[in-house]
Amino acid sequence: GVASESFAVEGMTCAACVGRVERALGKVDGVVGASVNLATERASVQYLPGTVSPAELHAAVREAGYEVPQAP
Ligand code: 9UX
Repeated sequence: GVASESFAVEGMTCAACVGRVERALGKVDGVVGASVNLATERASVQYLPGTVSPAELHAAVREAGYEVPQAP
């Protein structure tokens, strides 16, 4: 089935940042949906859990130039 992961994304300052993060997530194999909210600074991703892991989703956002803070 499809799993969902929601996590904080920091460093987005304009609306185009949202598109950049959504594109970066959407390119990852196993991602079936991604939406990013600039106001809440959160990404919500639907993915195939056998194909990609939350850590890989976070890494894709970081590689696109944004920050995913570590959970405390
Ligand atoms: Mo807007 Mo975001 O000019 O990396 S795209 S700040």
